[in-house]
Amino acid sequence: MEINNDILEVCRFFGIEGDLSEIQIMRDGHINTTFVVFFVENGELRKYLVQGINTHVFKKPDKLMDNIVGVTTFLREKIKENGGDPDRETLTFLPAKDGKYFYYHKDKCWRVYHYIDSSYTINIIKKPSVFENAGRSFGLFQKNLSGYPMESLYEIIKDFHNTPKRLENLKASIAADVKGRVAEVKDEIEFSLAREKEAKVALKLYRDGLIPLRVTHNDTKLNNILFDRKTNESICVIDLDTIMPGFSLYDFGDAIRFGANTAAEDEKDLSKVQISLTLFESFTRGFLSACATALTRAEVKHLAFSSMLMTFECGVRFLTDYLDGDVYFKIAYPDHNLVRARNQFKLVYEIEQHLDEMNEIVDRIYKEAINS
Ligand code: GN1
Ligand code: MG
Repeated sequence: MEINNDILEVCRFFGIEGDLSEIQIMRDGHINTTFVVFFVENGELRKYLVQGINTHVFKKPDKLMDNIVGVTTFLREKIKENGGDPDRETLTFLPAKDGKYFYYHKDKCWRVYHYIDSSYTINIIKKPSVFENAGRSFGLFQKNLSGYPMESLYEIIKDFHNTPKRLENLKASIAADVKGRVAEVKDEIEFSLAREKEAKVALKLYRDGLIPLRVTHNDTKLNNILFDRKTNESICVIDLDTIMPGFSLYDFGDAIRFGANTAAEDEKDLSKVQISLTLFESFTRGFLSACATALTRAEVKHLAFSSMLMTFECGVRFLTDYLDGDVYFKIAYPDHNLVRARNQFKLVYEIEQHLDEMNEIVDRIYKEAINS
């Protein structure tokens, strides 16, 4: 197949020798296209991740890779200082023959990194302890990067988590109605526009000097963590494309959005979409065990709220993409983005119903964390 030849040529340009033995496609992820590629070199099996970068989303691969290589190089040192294994606990990208960390081949942009062996990703949590583990990893990720020079990071996607801006984009898509889909989603539009005030909360806290900018991951889906096959502990935070200055609320809220949903992000049966308070508590415990002392009072106070905010924002993005004709997120069937939007809005509703309980949980766990 032509794609296999392309992948092989890309690998050669990244200096990979040996005989190609297998190529598998990975299906997680709505943006990039990822392959696991196996080579046999001197009798040994070597695995690489070969990834087609979505340049419609990431328009400046050079800046993207500057951010990622800068951050992973910094993390390697931190991991070594803490006695960890940098080859397993962060990603290692390969430079191509021209010294760059990306390579254009037939108009497609590629990058290659080492596959971390004996690891797996999770999409739906069965055991709360797994989510506590994930919380600790994202908390530690933020903590480890607290000394990283934030000003050196390029803003890869402008206004990525600017929720009011996301609502403005939705309004523009409603006005344009390029696919004639507006009439069909009146309820979802009404739901979105009714939450304009909430959408502004995080930015207002920042403008009022109550929450700081930090180096954040910005896409803290559970499946962006690798778990170790032997120990079942989380080992490595992956998908580093959206590392940018942001608010800790983004990383906390987005992780809850995905991981504490009792159903998949695209479950159609909305009665299955609930917020699991048990999972919320587990993640909160893990996250705060790693970074409670570094957070401001206003950050802690808005952690539960951030789950609603990030879920709402994601729903607005799915809805906008549906109206635009599915030009941003990969879809598997025609109304996939609408299904996702409805799912997210159901979760927003559920979080709103349980916000008081969620705030109490944060309060309790926070007190435990700072007193321990
Ligand atoms: C995308 O790449 P992936 O699937 O981890 C998206 C996130 C959304 C998420 C929704 C760069 O993440 O912002 O929250 O889908 N990434 C980008 O599942 O837009
Ligand atoms: Mg991902």
